[in-house]
Amino acid sequence: MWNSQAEAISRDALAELQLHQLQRLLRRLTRVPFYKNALAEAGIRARDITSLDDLTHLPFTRKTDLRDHYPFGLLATPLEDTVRVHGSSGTTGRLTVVAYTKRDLRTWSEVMARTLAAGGVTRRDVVHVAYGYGLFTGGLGVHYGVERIGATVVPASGGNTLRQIALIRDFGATVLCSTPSFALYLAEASAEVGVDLYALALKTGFFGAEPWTEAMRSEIERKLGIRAYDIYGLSEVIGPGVSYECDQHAGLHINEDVFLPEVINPATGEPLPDGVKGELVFTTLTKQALPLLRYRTGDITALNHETCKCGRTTVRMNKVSGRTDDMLIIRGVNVFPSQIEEALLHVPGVSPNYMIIVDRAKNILDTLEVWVEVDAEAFSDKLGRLADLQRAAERHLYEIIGINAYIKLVEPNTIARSEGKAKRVVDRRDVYQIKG
Ligand code: DLL
Repeated sequence: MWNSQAEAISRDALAELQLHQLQRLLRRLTRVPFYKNALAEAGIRARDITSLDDLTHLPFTRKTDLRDHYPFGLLATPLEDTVRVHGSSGTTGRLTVVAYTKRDLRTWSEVMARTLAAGGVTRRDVVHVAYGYGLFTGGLGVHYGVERIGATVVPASGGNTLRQIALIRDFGATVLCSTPSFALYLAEASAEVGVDLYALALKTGFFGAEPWTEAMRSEIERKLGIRAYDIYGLSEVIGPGVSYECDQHAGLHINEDVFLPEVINPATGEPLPDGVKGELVFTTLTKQALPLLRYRTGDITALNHETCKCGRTTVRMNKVSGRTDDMLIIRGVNVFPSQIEEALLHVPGVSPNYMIIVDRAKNILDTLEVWVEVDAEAFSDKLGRLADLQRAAERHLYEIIGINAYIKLVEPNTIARSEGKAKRVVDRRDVYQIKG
């Protein structure tokens, strides 16, 4: 265990610590006008919070609140005290911006170190990080956790699979960190170029940023000859390192001394007991730059407070089994259908009638196809114009969502109209078919 004081703390001591931190957080939040108003509206002052049960009286924070205060409106520290920003997609073109102070970055490295150590990483390991580096939190988040442990980090970032295979082989990587679908893609590409992954030094992998099933875990373990651990997180809360699997592979331990979890009924907001699935909600207990109160993640899971065989006392969450909203995760990138719609609306000649088809070729590589109707005039025009339109739409979509899509232009009135709410998305992958 990286930090047994935090990971195996007694439940009583943990509750005491969490209450103390929650009271401090509420005092800090009054510096943020948004929270000052929300707390005043709810009629709550920091001194009214005398037990953790009082948490349920506090207001929720939603992704739209971050978007509405773009970019820095929810910061609780002056910009000069923040040393890093990251971002992820919001429901429309706008980024969800998150920020960190020096201490926030230390907290992040600490929780990532716990995550990696739970899968056996030590300073003797060589860790190949194939999560994207950049605004996405995956690359840099994992990176600093590796350095904190003192292992050797290879900041490969995403893309260029053949080069990645060569680096893993030449540098003797023992640990792979990537999305689960990239791991399978890597296995396939290695086979094609005749690299035997079993002959390499790889022994462990940490996979997350998108949902994956137990079936995918078995496939990754078999094809790469490694043990595969699930890691979970979201930018708003910190990035990767919010929760992690231990050797038991029996749920993900939440770093509860810094992230206070709840599972609620998404329709009523009522808290749900252990074992009942609902929406996961986090309160960040110690974050300085962007503290969040009862943040609604949109992820569906259930909690389990039973003590784990590994000796950690922290609560576990089941593998994420769905979303409460329509967010798609395509090749590790969060995409909202509303972003696709917005992109299409800016291409003259295409209509707002569209259908999004997400698939997973060979169970590995996500594909995104968008069928969209063009207006009659464009369709009757020369073929060359259609090809131009298709390219323009693909380019525009790439600029907004950051991944390549195939756009298929269809004649007016070919996409089925629904009587109720339009069904715009067909997701053929089985990523959320998780038992329990
Ligand atoms: O995906 C952070 C991360 C990076 C986690 C690397 C793990 C590894 P966002 O881009 O903000 O942050 O996306 C967060 O991705 O709300 C979930 O819906 C989904 N997600 C992340 N990890 C998992 C996982 C990063 N292990 C959103 N299983 C979250 C299922 C996951 N879904």
